[in-house]
Amino acid sequence: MSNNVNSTYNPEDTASEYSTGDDSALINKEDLKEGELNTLMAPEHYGAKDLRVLEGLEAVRLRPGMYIGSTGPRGLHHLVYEIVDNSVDEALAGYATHIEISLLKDDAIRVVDNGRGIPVDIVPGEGKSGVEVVMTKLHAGGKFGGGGYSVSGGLHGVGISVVNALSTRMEVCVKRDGYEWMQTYINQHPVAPLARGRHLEENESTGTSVTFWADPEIFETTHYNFETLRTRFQQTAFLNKGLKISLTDERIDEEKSDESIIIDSDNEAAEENNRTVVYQYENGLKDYVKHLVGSKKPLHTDIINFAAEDEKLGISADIALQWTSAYSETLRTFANTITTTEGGAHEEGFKTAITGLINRYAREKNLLRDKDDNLTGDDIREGLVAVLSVKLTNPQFEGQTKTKLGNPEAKTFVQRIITDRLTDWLDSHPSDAKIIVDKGISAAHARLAAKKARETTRRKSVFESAGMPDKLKDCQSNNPEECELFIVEGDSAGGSAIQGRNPITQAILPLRGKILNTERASLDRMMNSDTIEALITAIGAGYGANFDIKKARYHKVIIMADADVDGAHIATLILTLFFRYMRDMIYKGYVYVAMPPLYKLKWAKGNHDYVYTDQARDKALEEGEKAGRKLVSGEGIQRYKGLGEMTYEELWDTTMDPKNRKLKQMKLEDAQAADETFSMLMGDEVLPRRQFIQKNAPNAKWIDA
Ligand code: 0RA
Repeated sequence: MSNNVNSTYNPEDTASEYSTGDDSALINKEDLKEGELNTLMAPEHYGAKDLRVLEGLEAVRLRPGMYIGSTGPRGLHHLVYEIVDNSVDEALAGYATHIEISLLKDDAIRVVDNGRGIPVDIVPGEGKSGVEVVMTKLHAGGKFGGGGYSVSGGLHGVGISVVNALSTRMEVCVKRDGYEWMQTYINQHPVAPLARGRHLEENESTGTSVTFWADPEIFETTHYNFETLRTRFQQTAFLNKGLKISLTDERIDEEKSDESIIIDSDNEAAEENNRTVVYQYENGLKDYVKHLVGSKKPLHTDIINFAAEDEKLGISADIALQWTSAYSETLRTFANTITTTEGGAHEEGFKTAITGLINRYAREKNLLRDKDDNLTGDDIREGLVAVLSVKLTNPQFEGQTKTKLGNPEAKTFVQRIITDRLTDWLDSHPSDAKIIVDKGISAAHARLAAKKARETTRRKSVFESAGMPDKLKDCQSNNPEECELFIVEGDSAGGSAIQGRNPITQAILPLRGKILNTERASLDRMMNSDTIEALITAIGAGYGANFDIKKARYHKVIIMADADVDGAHIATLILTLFFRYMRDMIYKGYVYVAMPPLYKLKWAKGNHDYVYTDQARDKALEEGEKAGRKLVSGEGIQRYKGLGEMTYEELWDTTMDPKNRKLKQMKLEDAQAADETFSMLMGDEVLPRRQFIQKNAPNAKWIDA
């Protein structure tokens, strides 16, 4: 901090608030920038009060999982969401219009918004600035903002202090009350009181900038995945109409930096560049539905969209939907912009309303006769793409993963809105309405025909063996809990996998690598392909509404594909298939992606090493060198271009042996992202597809995190 900076602190109030003392052990003085040390050492800044507050943060460090879920990549990314959610709250409150997120060198993250700024004056009873309270007190985040809807009050609302607790350094800069204010934290401790800096310019906006360095001693990795953040913030932009969110990756090498042209755009096409993306959707959920529809064929031109609010109840709902000719249903629901993957009251209200009103309409118009059964909800929602976003002052999150909305008023509210508004829409669009009802009727016919077919096959299978596909090399065990199905791309890798496997528990299903490139068809059409039929038969639990997880023959299904474009295509296809037709496999955590090594390091003496990333290669080489080891001359570092290059022993050792292999369990978000990527790959837009291919050509980063 420079000398001409005025502190908000009256030294009398704060004597003994900041300092080192015993506590100084927590601050590594080498981490201090020039000028910081002086203030830190000042004896008047020390106190028991400070320590008491920081005990709260110490609790977070002892059990990070309780606050952010995990210390893996997911937990790491949570830190970013935590800060951004606070900025989104400023947008929801009607102040911030722009949020900029940057991934800086050294794995730091900076989040800048143009909201009101965190309060800088002294909080009564705390004797500290608002900034310092927010940074050091658990749950202080939006708590003194008051009123309205908020994101940070929900699932992720642990507060910025949790990010401070899990960082080695944090820098806050606030523009508010006519000045710029800043404060730095090292290992949770402020190095000085909040300092007042320069005057703001005449028209300079207020706002907050937060930069943090996640603690590598807490997190398994401090490397952020651009794609993970990109998907998340695109969704945030869809859900907050008009809000502009930009994400920049500044971690790139110097020589590459001139590639990163910034493309700024407020529509969906072409805004994406390798390193900066900007999202802003003037039509909010309508744009989201358009994005989810992707290459599916809409059955009607308009995306239906309505919003309503009941201020007395403290609830609002925004809904967009469109029917397509697809056979699957895409429904995304949110409460206070938090994704509700387990559904809940708002989703029930939505489904109940649609089922009721479409049946009623169909009977009124004689599209369904008296003798016909009602259409089921699944019949009616076949091909439907919908996004439902509710906001409540007091959201109750329930369920195993706290992603199920509990508030009963959300059901009645959503049900009423849909019933009223969609009935009006059907009445004013009679020909579209007929098409929608007809789609439901043909879904019902297909359902009844499939049921009949199943009954016939079931009778047959009493006499015949359960016909497994020819290509499947099944395992001997009949206990699904220990059985694993490897879905292997390419015949040569398939051959090695069959030779290398443990035949008791491991089954192999080889797939042709080129499915997607050759037939750019919708997944629904591909359901008729032999390959996909073989996979569904092998798993043995049916699909769609008839999927029965209890019948699954394997409790691990492992996608084993090359780290290149074809491999990425295959993995995307298979994950999308599970997402749309066997979603319980994902919920149960039965679906995995194998992570084959990238390199084999052949040492002249001793065992060779397999490494899975470039960083790990460098580290292993460094350690080997330190230990005086030498690589065999010539081909000491072997790079695997594909699974097919491995001998069956190598494949077993590195990718199949449960003792050594690395598997990545697929979560619902991964499958959801695959579904979107799949739609994009099948879509008509060339640019995003080319970008996907470029991005995935050198490696399989997209699978990570
Ligand atoms: C506490 C109170 C108020 C705003 C904030 C915190 C706030 C926090 C963050 C975090 C990132 N950006 C932020 N912007 C604001 C309300 C301020 C007021 O009433 O003026």
